[in-house]
Amino acid sequence: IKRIAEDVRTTKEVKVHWFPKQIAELDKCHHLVNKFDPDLDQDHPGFSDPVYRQRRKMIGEIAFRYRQREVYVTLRELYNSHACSEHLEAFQLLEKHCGYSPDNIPQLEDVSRFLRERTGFLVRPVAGLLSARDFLTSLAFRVFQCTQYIRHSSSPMHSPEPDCIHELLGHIPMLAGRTFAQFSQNIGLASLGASDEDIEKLSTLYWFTVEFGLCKQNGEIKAYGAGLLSSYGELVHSLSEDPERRVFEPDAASVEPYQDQNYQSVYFVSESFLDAKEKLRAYVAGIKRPFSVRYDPYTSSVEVLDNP
Ligand code: NLE
Ligand code: FE2
Repeated sequence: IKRIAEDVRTTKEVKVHWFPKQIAELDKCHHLVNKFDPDLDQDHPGFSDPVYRQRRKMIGEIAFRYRQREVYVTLRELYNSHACSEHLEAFQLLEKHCGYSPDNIPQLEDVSRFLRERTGFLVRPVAGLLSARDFLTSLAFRVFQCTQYIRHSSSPMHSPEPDCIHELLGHIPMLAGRTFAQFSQNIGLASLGASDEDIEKLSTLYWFTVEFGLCKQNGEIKAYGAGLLSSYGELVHSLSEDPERRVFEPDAASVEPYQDQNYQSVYFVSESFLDAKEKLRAYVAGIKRPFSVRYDPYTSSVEVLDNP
């Protein structure tokens, strides 16, 4: 027995067959033996019955498309150790009240109703990636624009563009938190009528906070950025040894170069959402605009006030 074991170790040709380590990976166990396939087997009693064969094919395709929601199950497990407490809390509520589950993609309408009760945020459908100015503008009204399509199944762990996984698992739970919701709206309000240059800085700030922010909680670093919470590849990467982590300072974060194709190499860590909100307020006060704005929640409108 010992000899065989050694042989296995030293012979390069011996390859161990891949096998799944997690239930979700059963999606990859989909290879069929065609021996009895009524389309191929002339002896099959149904071979000459086209209606039967058609029906069989349809039923077969449903089985083939069935996927354990690989992304959902993997992320949900990771959240326990990697997500901030606000996200964990809201996620539980979403599973309880909003149809979040491995086998269901919730409707935006239900999600919108849930958020309205918690923070007054509404979600609305959008066809794809919006311009930074338009996207930030809607935040000013506590409106979050959500894509509907889903990432390609060949790359479940990371998508360079937003998709419904990113919106539903990353953004929605965070927008259910009061301080974070206010923080998000404040970036939006600061963007109204801002110069192109300031829009660029604000969207970079947004990038390093709402999308890829980390925060301290009980002496540990956790993820609160939606781009992390919707990508199990990057969620693990962000808290690993690999990337650089810096203290969140809006002046620095707003001009830090970023790329949107792959994992970030730098992340900013906030002390807390309150702290991030305070720092953002100070930063925004330094942006020059000949007017200031105030949001009126009763009429869902923005008042423009001339600066004295
Ligand atoms: N990388 C994120 C994901 O895989 O869900 C999407 C980021 C969108 C800005
Ligand atoms: Fe996003």
